[in-house]
Amino acid sequence: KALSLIGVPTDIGAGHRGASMGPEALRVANLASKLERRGFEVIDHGNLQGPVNPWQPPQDGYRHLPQVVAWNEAVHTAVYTELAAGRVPVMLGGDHCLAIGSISAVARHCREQGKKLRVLWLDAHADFNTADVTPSGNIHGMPVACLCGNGPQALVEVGGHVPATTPDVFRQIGIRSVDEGEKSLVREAQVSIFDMRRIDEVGMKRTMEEALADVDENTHLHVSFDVDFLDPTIAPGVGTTVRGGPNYREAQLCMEMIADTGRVSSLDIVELNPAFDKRNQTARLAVDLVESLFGKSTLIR
Ligand code: DIR
Ligand code: MN
Ligand code: MN
Ligand code: MN
Repeated sequence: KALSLIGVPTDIGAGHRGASMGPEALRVANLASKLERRGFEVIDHGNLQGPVNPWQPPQDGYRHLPQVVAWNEAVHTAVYTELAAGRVPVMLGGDHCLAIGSISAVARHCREQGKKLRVLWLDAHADFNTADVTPSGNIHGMPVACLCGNGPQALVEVGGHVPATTPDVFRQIGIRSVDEGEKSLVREAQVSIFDMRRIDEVGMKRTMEEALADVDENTHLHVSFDVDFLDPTIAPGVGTTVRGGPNYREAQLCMEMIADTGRVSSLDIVELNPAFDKRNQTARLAVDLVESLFGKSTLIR
């Protein structure tokens, strides 16, 4: 199977500058050659292009909405093209607003192919904010809501199918920061959230068994990996650290159990911010975990 790397160098939806450098940091950490060593053909498509970050305050509850729309339309087209060609798109963000483009493309592919979609949302945050409740106006806090039809028209419509998908396809893992107004939204939508308390109580093993339950041969598994999922002591290179995330072993087990399904068909790696990193350690950790996600194990391969 061929993997397609799609760089999306922007921080247009984030509250800090620097996630725009994420794609290059992942390349510097040898993402492509390490995945080739796993036996995949890896095609690096280079970087998409889009508007510069004007660094403006929010308007009507959104920062940079027209620019976020433009970037996501480009992502949607690129990701959809790779899926249609039978390849596994790996979107190198960029901030997490870009998941609107990638997951809308994955959902469209699944509709056309009659596949069942499951999205694993690995994140410290639920990313379910709307203009009414957002504390920041940053659209990287809103992609799950937008994908479920709760957001500005132009973003909800990326890909042309409204809503792009529904809350029931998501399993959120590692969550430990949900904003005040966001809490009632995730509750009303009944988003399946395995928060850190749950992981503390039942462990990563049982968490992943539950999150992956009923993944079958007909399931398209999409992993949206926000690097701030990881505990900041091991992954400082992100814009919004939240203490108390999965440690190295828990993160490895999470990735290994996803790999064991054999169903990973698309991936986002987002929110990596080299401006906050030291010696590219967070990018190297992300690459290490992505190797596990694609089947690397201690004793077998
Ligand atoms: C916060 C931060 N919930 C917000 N969100 C994210 O501004 O909406 N940080 N996604 O990575
Ligand atoms: Mn397919
Ligand atoms: Mn996120
Ligand atoms: Mn996050």
